[in-house]
Amino acid sequence: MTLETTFATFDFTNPFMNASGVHCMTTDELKELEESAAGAYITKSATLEKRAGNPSPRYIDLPLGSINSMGLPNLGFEYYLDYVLEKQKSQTSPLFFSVAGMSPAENLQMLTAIQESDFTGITELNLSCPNVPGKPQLAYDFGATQSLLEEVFAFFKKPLGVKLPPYFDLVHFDQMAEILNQFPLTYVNSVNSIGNGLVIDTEAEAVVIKPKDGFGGIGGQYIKPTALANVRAFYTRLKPEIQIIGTGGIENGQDAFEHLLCGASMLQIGTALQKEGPAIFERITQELEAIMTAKGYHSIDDFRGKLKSL
Ligand code: RRO
Repeated sequence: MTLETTFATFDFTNPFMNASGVHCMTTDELKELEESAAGAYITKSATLEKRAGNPSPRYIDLPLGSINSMGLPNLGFEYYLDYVLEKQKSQTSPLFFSVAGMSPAENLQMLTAIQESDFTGITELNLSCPNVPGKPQLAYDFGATQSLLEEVFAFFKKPLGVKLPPYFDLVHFDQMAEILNQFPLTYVNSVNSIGNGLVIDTEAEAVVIKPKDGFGGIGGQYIKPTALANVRAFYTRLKPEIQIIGTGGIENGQDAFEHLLCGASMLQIGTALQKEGPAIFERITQELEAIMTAKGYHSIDDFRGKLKSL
């Protein structure tokens, strides 16, 4: 029995990692992920300059998930670049470095710096932050996404993935897949939170988070069916060189198994990691192994992507 996962040109002991944004803003938090049973981990999406983010309360746990409008709080691009460059000296498995520029130009500037640096890991370009007032989720603008990727791949030669928002229409899956298939992407990560949900405290007759009059990204169990649909839709539409990271509603071994069945290669955990802390990685690897044992599978490749139709 092994959970070993080949991703890009790298081997990981298991497919689990944090979703960017959760438990990864500071080097102390990143260290806890490094010491956990996670197969890999990723840094908080960086902007060029340090940002405080939106006013609190800006994250609330809910019975079936979470709502957040963090607003991209982060310690700035240099902080995370310094961290990954130092870490990679002593670490054999590669690091994931997330960037989320406030504009296409800022994305290009950070990716240029990564290209010119000694960074040997994997870069994730976040095209789907729902929470910066006045800034749309870039990957809902198909033309802007195409143009940005053209500019990026004119110079960027290191492993690169994109973090996408959820889509809800089969035509949108077709259109986005057609764009993504034009580029030498390493992976697609589906999905970011479902943007701009609204959660209400009935007794107080009020919203539960302060930014944007209570509108925020929804995560956790609420979004698993949407996440699975996005993983499956891209797995069945993208060229095989583009792998999938499945994110959305993973909190136990069964959720992980379902994402893998849809075709995911790596699995990211956001809300459930926020609730349970890094110990979740030990529990969930054991739960996935138990399911595989019961089904007689020896490795993830025995069932990855093999979801049956009726
Ligand atoms: O920081 C955030 O508000 C945030 C980001 Br950048 C993101 O990509 N997804 C999310 O749910 N929150």
